[in-house]
Amino acid sequence: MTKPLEGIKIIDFTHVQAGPACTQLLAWFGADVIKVERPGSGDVTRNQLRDIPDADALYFTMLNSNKKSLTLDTKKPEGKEVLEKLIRESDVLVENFGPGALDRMGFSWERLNELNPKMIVASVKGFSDGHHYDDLKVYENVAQCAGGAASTTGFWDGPPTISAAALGDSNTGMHLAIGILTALIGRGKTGKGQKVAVSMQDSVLNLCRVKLRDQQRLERVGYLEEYPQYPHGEFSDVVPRGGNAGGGGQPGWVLKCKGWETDPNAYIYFTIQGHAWEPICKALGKPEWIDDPAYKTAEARQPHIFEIFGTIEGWLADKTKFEAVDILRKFDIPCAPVLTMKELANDPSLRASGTIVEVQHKKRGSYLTVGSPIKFSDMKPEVTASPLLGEHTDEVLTSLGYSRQDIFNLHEIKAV
Ligand code: CAO
Repeated sequence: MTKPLEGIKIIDFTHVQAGPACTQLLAWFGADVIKVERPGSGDVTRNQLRDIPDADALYFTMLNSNKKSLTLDTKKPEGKEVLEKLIRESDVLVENFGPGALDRMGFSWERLNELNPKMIVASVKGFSDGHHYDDLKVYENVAQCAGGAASTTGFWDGPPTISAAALGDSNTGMHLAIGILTALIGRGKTGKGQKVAVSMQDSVLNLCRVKLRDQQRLERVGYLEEYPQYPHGEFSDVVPRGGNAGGGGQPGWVLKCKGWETDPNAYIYFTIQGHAWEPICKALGKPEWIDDPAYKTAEARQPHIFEIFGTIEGWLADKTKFEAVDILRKFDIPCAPVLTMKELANDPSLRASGTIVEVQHKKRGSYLTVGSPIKFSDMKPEVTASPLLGEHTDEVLTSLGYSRQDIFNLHEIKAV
């Protein structure tokens, strides 16, 4: 099956998570992704949090599938020469080095554009160009703090909290992938490459859009009626942390189910969708609530919403999270069990859809990873193992026209 991005050649000058997540996605969809790594060490994640001695860590294997690995010391003149050849025949270069690293290497945007005016140069940085923090190096949690996620996540009586979801890293990589595909379509019209830049702060903020909505509502009316602080608590002049409250017009909360005393994940998320009040009452065996003026409307319920959640928890006390959802789904109530990584890893539906996939790796044996969350009617992205360090060095050099002797020499001087 021909994949849509087949024929698109990408120099993957990325490391850690934000950049690799982007290029992995493009590789799944058919792009020829050549990961350029420092000889001897490679991407730092190959060694981070290893669970098997001498085998690439899962951190690396789960973010670099379907790629080739070329080792290249791009600070040596011979390494620079190889990179220049590769640039001349590639469609995209993706990088997420610290600020200024590519310029210091001698590959500024101007130079890259001169070498290949059709090439798209895509970058992830912590902060956008010109921002007063644009000299900072940034990791995931730094971005979550800078992008507004931390100040709005967690409980009001606790500190700002980091999400386990990679809002700063993988999310930024997904934004960059959209930017690259857009620039590729643009190039089809103009014939010209361009620079695509995404900052981690901006990408986090983009996902915190509704919190900026709330800031403006708060400034106008002084309260936020869907937050647990309403109507009894206090609001300051900034959006507070709302615990597990529903973010939109639907109140919701994480509720205890049977076994919560010993199982930290025996919970469901329960949403009280306004127009579903009648089915909720029926599901809970509380028909008297349907027309009771204290319960009938969302406005009437809000002042005692936690008393309502408490009653629902009473109903949940003899039901597991799975039993509860099986009952509630029949009443069309938006809800879900709080699933653990173990449950997700073994979920037959996720295995069948290709969202959780088992991959064979030369050194590790088999491991699980998250496959493409994007599904297509004409293509099923297949996940193949991440490359060993330098696995494709000779293959790539040969394709660039280097002779066996040239390749030997490059190895001898440790340029590759
Ligand atoms: N050959 C020779 N040198 C190489 C090389 C290669 N193949 N690949 C990288 N290098 C060099 C770079 O040129 C750079 O050298 P100088 O600093 O001397 O110019 C050096 O390696 C280090 O690069 P770095 O600044 O990117 O690495 P770091 O470990 O110090 O910082 C990180 C890591 C992630 C904080 C930083 O890259 C960064 O802020 N990136 C942008 C934001 C980002 O993507 N963060 C997400 C990371 S995922 O959590």
